[in-house]
Amino acid sequence: MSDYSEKLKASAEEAGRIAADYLPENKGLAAELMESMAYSVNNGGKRLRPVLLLESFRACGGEKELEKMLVEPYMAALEYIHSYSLVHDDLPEMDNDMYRRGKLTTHAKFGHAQGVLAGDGLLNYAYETAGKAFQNAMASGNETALRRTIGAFNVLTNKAGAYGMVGGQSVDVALTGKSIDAPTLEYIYENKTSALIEAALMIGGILAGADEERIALLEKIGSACGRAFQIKDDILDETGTLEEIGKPVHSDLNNNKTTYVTLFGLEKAREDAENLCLRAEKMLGSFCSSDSFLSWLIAYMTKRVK
Ligand code: GRG
Repeated sequence: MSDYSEKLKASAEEAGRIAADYLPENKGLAAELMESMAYSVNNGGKRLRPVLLLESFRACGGEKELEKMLVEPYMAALEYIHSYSLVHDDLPEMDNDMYRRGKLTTHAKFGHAQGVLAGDGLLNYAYETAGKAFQNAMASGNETALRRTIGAFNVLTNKAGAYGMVGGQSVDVALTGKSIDAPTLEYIYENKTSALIEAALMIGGILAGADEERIALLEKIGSACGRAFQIKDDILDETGTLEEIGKPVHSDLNNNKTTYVTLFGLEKAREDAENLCLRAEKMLGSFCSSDSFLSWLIAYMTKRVK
């Protein structure tokens, strides 16, 4: 398989630029809020979700002229939702982490209240940004583009909310310190982690005009990939160092959390992550070359080292 590391670097930088460009201007009485939102977005994430969204759009044959009109606002919106979730997850009321990506977390830098508000601001601004795709489609008079945007918006709101990421996080928080069985852990991972990865792939497909069968397949690929990604996160929490992963290690242990590693042990965790990755690659292979950037990206995400 080709090595797409350089392409990922360039794509992630471009996705970071897009996310930065759509941010609100840092001025006015609420300038500190804007600054804390920008700090949360512009501090070096891997940008995997917006890159996945764009590559799914391309793999599904999306038209080039729709990239700026529809795809870019959704890339920014998804990265804002991801960023807000990390900001809130780091708060003292949740994981109480002071470092992320090797830098102070948002609440550690701006104070707890401003940390809550930076997350709130980003969540709401994500939907304002996705709304720009509606405005662009309306202004162009392209009804197909408008229909696709509505479908994408439904997926974004659903996967980010109570039936997706927030639901998963809520069960995770409620059961912290309690013993969790395998199906419950599966529910948490499916929603807390996979939901946004599913959203990335599905929104890319919907904006490209893919049919329902393809969208359902993209959801399954996102589910397998997301679960492998989360198991890898558990492994890194156990075996990594602060320098390697940019955040404190043993956070799960210190927060008394059941993880895939505590439930099944390191060896099985590694084996299951690998199998989920293979399953995702196989499903993707039904419509996408095994030597494509998207296939490489899915494999990279599930074998990540940070
Ligand atoms: C607070 C509603 C709410 C949700 C939080 C995302 C999340 C749910 C919690 C963060 C903790 C965690 C382990 C989440 C699992 C997903 C994950 C590994 C997120 C980190 O994603 P990366 O590695 O982050 O893509 P970067 O830093 O690259 O942007």
